[in-house]
Amino acid sequence: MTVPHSPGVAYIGLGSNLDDPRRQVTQALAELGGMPASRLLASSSLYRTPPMGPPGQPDYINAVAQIETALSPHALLDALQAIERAHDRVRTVRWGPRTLDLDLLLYDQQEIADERLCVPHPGLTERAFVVLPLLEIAPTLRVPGFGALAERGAQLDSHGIHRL
Ligand code: A4P
Ligand code: MG
Repeated sequence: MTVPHSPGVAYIGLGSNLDDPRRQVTQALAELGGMPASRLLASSSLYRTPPMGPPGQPDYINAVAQIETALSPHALLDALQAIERAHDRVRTVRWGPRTLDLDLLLYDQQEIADERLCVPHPGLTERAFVVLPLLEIAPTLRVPGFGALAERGAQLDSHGIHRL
C-alpha cells in the first residue's frame, strides 16, 4: 500500500552482471520512472565495472538514477524489490552474480537504520562503481554522516571502470 508522503529526491544504484546486463539496467531505468508517484529526474551513463566480491563472476554494468518520489523510503524499497523480482531469473548469493540489484543509496538527507533498510546505503562512499556515476549526475551531493562527495571520486580506486 502507498502511504501519502511529501515528495522527496532519492538516488538509486543499479547493478547487473547476468543475462544481458546492459539491457537489464537500461530497462530498469525506465521502470524506475514508472513506479507509483515517482518520476525519473536524471540517470548516469552506464559503467562497466570489475566485480567486487567472489572472483570469477562477469563484470558488472552499473548506473545511478535520481528520482522524485512521493513514496516513503520503505514503500520505495518495496517498489524497488518488485522491479528486482520481475528481472530475477537466477538465485543469488551474497555479492554473487545477479540479474538486477537495486540499492536505495540516499533519500533526501535522511538517515535510516532498521531491520529492512539502511540509508545511506552501507559502503556507498567506498565503492567507485557507485560514487563515479553519482558524481556524474550530482556533483555537489552531500551524504549524511560523510559530507561532500565531490573529492571522493578521485580518492577511490577506479581501475578497470569504464564509462560507456
Ligand atoms: N537493505 C537494507 N538497506 C537497503 C538499501 N539502502 N537498499 C536490505 C536496498 N536494500 C537494502 O539486499 C539484501 C537486503 O538488504 C534487502 O532485503 C533489504 O531489506 P539484496 O539486494 O537482496 O542482497 P545483496 O545485494 O546480495 O547484498 P548486499 O549486501 O546488498 O550487496 P550489495 O552491497 O548490494 O553489493 N560489484 C560491482 N562491480 N558492481 C556491483 O553493483 N554489487 C554487489 C552487491 C557486489 N559486487 C558488485 C556489485
Ligand atoms: Mg543490494
